Amino acid sequence: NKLKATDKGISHASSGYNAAEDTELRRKVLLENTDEFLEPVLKEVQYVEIDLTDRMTNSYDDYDDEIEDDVKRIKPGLGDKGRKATVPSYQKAVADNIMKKEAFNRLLSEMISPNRTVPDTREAACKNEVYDTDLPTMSVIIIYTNEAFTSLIRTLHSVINRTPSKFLREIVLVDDFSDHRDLKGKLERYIARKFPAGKIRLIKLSKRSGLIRARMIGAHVAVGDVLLFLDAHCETIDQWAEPLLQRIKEDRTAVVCPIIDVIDDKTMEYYHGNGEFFQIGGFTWSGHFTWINIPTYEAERKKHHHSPTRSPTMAGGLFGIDRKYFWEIGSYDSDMQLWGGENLEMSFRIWQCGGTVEIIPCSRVGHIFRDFHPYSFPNNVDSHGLNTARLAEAWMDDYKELFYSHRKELKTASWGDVAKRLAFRKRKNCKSFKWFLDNIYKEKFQMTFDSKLYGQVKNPDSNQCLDNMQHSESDEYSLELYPCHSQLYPSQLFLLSNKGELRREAECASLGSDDKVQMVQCEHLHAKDLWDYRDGQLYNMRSEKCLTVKVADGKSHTALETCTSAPNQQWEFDAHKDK
Ligand code: UD2
Ligand code: MN
Repeated sequence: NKLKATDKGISHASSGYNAAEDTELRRKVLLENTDEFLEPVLKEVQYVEIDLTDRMTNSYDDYDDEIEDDVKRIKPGLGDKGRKATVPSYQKAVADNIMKKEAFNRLLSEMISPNRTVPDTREAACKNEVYDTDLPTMSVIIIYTNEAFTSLIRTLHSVINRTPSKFLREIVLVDDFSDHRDLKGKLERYIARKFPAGKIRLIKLSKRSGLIRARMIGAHVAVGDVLLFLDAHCETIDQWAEPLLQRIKEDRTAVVCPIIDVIDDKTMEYYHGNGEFFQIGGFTWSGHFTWINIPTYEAERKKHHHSPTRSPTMAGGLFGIDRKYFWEIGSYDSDMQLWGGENLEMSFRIWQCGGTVEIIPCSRVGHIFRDFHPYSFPNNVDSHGLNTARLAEAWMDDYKELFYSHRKELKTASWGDVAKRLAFRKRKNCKSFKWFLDNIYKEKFQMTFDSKLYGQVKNPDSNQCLDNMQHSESDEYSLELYPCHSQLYPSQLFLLSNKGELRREAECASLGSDDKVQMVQCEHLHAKDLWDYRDGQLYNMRSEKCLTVKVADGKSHTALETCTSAPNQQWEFDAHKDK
């Protein structure tokens, strides 16, 4: 009962696909798809394009058996419309174990059809949008290293099923040196069997190159007008591509991202929380991507709620960019390794060099967010840290010091040399990081640049300092004291901003219950919760009281008390503007 190359649904022979024509075009476009940053990559990494038509010969019967076995594992209807699913209870223990290694429920994924449907998560207004019939074509580029087979092919099916064929020029898979058995012969055979001829191309790299270089090679071989990057564990909704292509057609310097829906790592549920609500990209001074709310100035600038929304940064995995513009604007920093940082690098670069980064609310793509990386990091290298040091050096000017204050050890680490990036920046006349902050991310607190006083805030009498006690910048917690120390990470860095907030990067000290001091998100700060530094005291205007050290149970705590001249209300900042 084996599949034969001549079975129905296999379209190689009948599709009218002309391989010779394609080869000619690819050869021509390859010469355009390059820049100074790609050259060294091509010297170090060999790539081969697998001839998938060749995989139609009969010497692959074993793989056909495996593909048939996979099909038998699928439970019809499970997870359809993106509904939440579970494995049968007797398999739960096995599924949980796999999850610990692979960071998502692979066993469940194997039971869900690779062709399942997902819900339309767009806001209602999107359904009335009309898109041009002559949009640019796109090359969807999917890079992967040792990703699970079923989530990878589900990504392929959803793109093929939900993108009008005339806009989908090709899908380019770039295999970053996977060694999982599934991703060798079986994947090739599967593609040849299940997908229209010529739509999916497979590129294999000669060594583990990291996602940045893998994307560059994908972009190098791509022929569509637009490059559309996806991770290898995504699903798209209907009409996901049109709004992205439409926007690039209007403005070739717009770099566009869908709203990222969630595919639950445990239940495979496809969802998006909270109606019309979505967020855009920000960053922390420690060099991490974050989600932030749309500021009022941007909400007012854009025409409709569902219009393209400018975003200071992008998450990095899912975005579209005009193919030629990608090469004009500095592709990627090819000296970045493995994973991390390239998304902020690209965001800062696009904005500083004249483009825009936008979230297109009518485009939706789901992504499995995983708690850890299921693939290895050779030599345990901190690629995110090193890559971020490179982007700080190349794009952040003096503001790089704010990053280094979180990662002191990286200042002298061997992140290489960014001379080529700096030369590119100069040649392109790109703007400063200060321009980016002042114009594109106006609400971003610029730490020491926006403050009158900062550093450790010490009460000399008790030798205690304000301390965030290792809370993250999104927690709410009561402000505590800890013996002053010179720490590697700035848990004792507090600032008195020009506006009068006593704060850290995102959290502000406010009047809490029982005259305690509560750290809250600065966005939600009461307008009167400002502080004045007078005669060594920190005076809170809302309570009209002073920050005080109180000892209870042998420990020091902060509180707000009526101002006196006592030493437990004296504070010193160890750095300020005049020093
Ligand atoms: C996010 C991005 C991801 C990337 C990353 C920062 C989204 C949804 N995802 O992390 O695309 O921008 O931030 O670098 O915005 N891969 C390789 N070679 C490697 C490492 C990874 O090919 O050496 C592949 C991997 O198989 C996957 C893709 O790169 O297909 C992204 O990796 P991830 O899914 O682990 O990253 P994620 O989503 O945590
Ligand atoms: Mn991912």
